[in-house]
Amino acid sequence: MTMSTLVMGVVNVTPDSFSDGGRWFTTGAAVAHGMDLLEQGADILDVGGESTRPGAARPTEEEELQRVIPVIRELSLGGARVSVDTMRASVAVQAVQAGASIVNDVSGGLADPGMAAVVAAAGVPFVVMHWRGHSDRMQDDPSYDDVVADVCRELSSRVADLCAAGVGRDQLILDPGFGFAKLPGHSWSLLAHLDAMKALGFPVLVGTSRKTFLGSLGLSSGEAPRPPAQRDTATAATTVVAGLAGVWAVRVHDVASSVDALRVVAAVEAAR
Ligand code: PMM
Repeated sequence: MTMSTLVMGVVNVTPDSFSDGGRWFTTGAAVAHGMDLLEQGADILDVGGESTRPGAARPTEEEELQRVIPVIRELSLGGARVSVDTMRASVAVQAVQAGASIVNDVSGGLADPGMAAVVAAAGVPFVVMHWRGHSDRMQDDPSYDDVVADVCRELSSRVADLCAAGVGRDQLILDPGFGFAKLPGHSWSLLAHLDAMKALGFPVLVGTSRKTFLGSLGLSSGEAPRPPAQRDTATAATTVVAGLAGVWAVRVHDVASSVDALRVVAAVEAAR
């Protein structure tokens, strides 16, 4: 029997995320939003304090800690399974102490040389996303010979380095990094070939939610993409694609529509 795909709900405690910037930027608002997402059926809450919007400036470590740690503590105490979305080893350490049981690093451990040791010591699952640099320059080099093969190869090399640094293979979850150093065509290729990433032998996380490649569908060239809040239906459609491919989880802002989309996938699978 195949395991059903989990839904990871996004809790951004940031003033400037591209998708929901500023809406949950106090501890109380972020916790209430997380509880809402649980009610809508989220299996995991992904709490982040750094916007990865293209061009975004980084918060200081102190700012990031102040944003995420109280939220993680409260949501964990409330019974949620929490992941921390961070590129900083120091934030990961304190997040795990506060109750996070997954570390989600969009740089796959590349941004902070201390991350691998922290994750190895904590023994928690580690999301390794495909990444080619910080947000201020991530769209500088979106060039690939064959995006699916190149992303799989670059992630495999991260796996080798992380395992050499003491992280267990069974801790690793891979993520193609939709929109990160990717043009829309790259994201579509990766979505169409999730089987290639799954063939690497690790659980796969898909984070397409509200990304620009979904906002440009059906528009002629030159037209501005639809705003992030109008990309949830397309996001739920990508959840169907990801669910049919048997990925471990989807990371989404609008939890209810993806929970429903995965019910459709489960009903189709059951009827086969
Ligand atoms: N995307 C964002 C942030 N964190 N984490 C993973 N693992 N995968 C992603 O695709 C991903 C992520 C950017 O989106 P947001 O600003 O809406 O959170």
